Amino acid sequence: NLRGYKEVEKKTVVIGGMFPVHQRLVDTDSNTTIAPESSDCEGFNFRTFRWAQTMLFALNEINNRNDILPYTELGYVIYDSCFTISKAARTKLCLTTVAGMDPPLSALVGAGSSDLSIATARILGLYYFPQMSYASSCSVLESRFQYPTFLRTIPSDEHQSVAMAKLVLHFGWTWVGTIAAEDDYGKYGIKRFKEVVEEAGVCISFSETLPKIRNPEAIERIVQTVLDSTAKIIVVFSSDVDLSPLVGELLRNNVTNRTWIASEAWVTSAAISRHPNILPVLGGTIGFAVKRAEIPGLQEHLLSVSPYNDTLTEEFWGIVFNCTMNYKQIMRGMRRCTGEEMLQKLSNTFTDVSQLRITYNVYKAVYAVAYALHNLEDCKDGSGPFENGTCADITKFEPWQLMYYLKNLRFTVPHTGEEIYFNNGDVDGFYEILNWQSDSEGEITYNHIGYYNSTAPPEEKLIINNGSIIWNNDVLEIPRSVCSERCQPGTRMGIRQGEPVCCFDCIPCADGEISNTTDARGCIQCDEDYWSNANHDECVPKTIEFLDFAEPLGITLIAISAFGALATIVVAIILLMHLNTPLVNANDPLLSFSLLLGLVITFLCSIVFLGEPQMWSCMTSQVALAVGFALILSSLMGKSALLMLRARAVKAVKSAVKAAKAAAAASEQSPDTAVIAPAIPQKNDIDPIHPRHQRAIMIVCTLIQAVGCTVWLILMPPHPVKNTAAQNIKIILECDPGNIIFICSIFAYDILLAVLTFAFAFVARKLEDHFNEGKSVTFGMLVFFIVWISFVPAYLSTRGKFMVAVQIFAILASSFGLLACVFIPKCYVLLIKPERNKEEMLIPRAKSRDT
Ligand code: TCR
Repeated sequence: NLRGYKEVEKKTVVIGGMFPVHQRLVDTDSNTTIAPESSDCEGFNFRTFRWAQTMLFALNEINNRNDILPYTELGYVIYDSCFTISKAARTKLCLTTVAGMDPPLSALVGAGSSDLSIATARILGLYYFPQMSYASSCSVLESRFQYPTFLRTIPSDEHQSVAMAKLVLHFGWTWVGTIAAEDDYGKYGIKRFKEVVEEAGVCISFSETLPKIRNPEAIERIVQTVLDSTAKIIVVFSSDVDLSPLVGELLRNNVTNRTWIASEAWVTSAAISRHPNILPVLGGTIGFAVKRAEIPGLQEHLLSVSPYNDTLTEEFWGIVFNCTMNYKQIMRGMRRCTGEEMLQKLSNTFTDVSQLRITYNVYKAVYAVAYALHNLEDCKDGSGPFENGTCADITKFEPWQLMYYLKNLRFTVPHTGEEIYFNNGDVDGFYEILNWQSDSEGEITYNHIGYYNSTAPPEEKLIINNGSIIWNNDVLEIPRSVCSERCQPGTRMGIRQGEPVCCFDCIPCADGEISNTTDARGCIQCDEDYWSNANHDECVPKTIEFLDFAEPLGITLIAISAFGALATIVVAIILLMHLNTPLVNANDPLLSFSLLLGLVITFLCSIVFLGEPQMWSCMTSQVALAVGFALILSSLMGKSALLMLRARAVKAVKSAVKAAKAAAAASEQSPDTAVIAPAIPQKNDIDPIHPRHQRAIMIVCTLIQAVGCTVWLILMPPHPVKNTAAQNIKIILECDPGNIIFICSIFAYDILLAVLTFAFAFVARKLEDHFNEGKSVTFGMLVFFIVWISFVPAYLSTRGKFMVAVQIFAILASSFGLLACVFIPKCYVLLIKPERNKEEMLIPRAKSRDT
């Protein structure tokens, strides 16, 4: 411990200082056969030694000034914490015992790292003894409840963690790795960073902890994790001392193409940035640094340290000039220091005053204590702050009295003009943002690229000049660090089980669903009349579908039905021309014409099925079809009813003739027996119904259908509808039957007619007339049934406009079938074999008997 206070007539107040001048404790044998001793420290740190010297410099400056503490001399006691809690705590125990010494120890400037400060602040808090730290930035030290007398000139890491998070978000990185030192600084800093960043949707790829004591395996493991991870951004919250081994290992493994985010403790550390060949590994690093200042006169002070000042300067001298003043070591052959060596000729971290940041904090801390003491001394009795306006006595004040002045302190730092005050023990969060770039000699320089100001309004807190950054990659662009690339429109993010939310798969949207943003969480269902396009990034209107007149299929169908109608009319004309021939008159000709009329109706109504469905077309198409068929079938039924009856009559006549013949034969054999020959049927007998009746059948049956249809049209008319459900990408315009029961019963009626007609015709199929009408009607009806039975599966298995086409085909096919079967034989006889067109003899044998 260094002491420096002159015994002068001025009153003396002593300030304690605690600096981690050495980096670690010497490893001692744990084999405790002798009483364990306080171990020695090793690893002399030039940077922290500069801090300690700065304290001396500041004290000197104050003692030489007449405006601060004119009647009091400041003395100091400096302790080396060796970066170790145990050492710091031990020192603190000493401190408390010396607290009562004379001259009194007024306050402690220190300690360095947070875990040391936490340990000391707890003890000092018990005595209400003021502690002013220059580097302990951990956020837990904010608590005045736990650390009532702790103050600091470095901003709390709360600000730094948030600033780092903002930086990561600023560049859109969503996949970062973190490395923290195994102390309160690292752990709490990274914890807060993670909290902020994760809340904003960033994911942490890995979180590693740097060991405090030498552990090469752990370091290798961390390097492996860094190499394995796809995260290109790595946030390191650690002091340079703890980070150094990792940097060595990174260099050995040549880990490049990463961007490192530095915390305040290593961003300007020569121990890191002066590693040889560091540029490919750590070039482009971005970090946060506290305010920098020029302190005039400090460099001269540093250069003027002499090896004979104290033990620390002696050790320093030996290390710098590689010599010794220790008698024993000289005996062992080490070079002896002359004391005349020139510090000025060297340039090392100790004499480098370009990055006075923590150093400046030390300077401010010393001044803060000095100003508080000054105010205490300056107190006028009667107007003092304490009980009854009393003042504290500078020669024997209580720690809490100085604490009072420190808390209410407000002063301007000499040379820099910065105004300092403590807001509940803390200062405002202000950081410069630095970027590691290389100068012409390939050395790292810290370039100022922006700043973070916690007191600014939210959007102005982080100011970064993107253009001035030089990144550590070949492309010199903002590096990307994402676990999964963004999901393009048309896809959505699909979570991967057990992985962070930033790692996802892009799943294409289903048909009918779209996503029109990148990174969509889900796909949106298109509206009813819309459907997804091929890329699934837009809803497009569904195509409207109906069977149009103009398309080839429509034209073909129109042509066929027109042909059918025409053919029917031609047949009608042929019949008209031969109206009075036996063939035409064999059955009621009027029924033939009504049948032809029905066929014309069905042929033409198929045209109405085409085109965009309208109210009128929906109503007419189905009704015309139903009535047309009713007309056709009831005409045929009228015809076949006659044929059936005629057939039965003929059968009866034949058996009568047979019986007569048998009777005649019998009478010839036995002429004595009187045989009464059965009566032979006459013309009237074989035409048992009058055409009047046939027409009545036709008209009534058709009328029933017509009435049914009218009721349907009035009650629940068919109407056009948009069918969006049947097919995804199309809206099918079709006719809704209005009521399914109506349409079913109407066509069921047609089926009933068809079945009856078929049954009648079937009975008459063997009627041996010239014209074979029974046969041809039977055959026509068979065609009719076959067409409509095969229609059902065909209809059910088609979609959209082709359903209409199938329906029209069935109508046309059945109509053609009937037309052909019923009328081609007739036309054949009328046009080609007119000689057959003569009154036919239904019962020729009966006739021959007459002659
Ligand atoms: N706060 C750290 C220690 C520390 C440090 C440094 C150590 C800071 N800056 C620079 C060495 C060099 C910031 C702590 O532990 O709170």
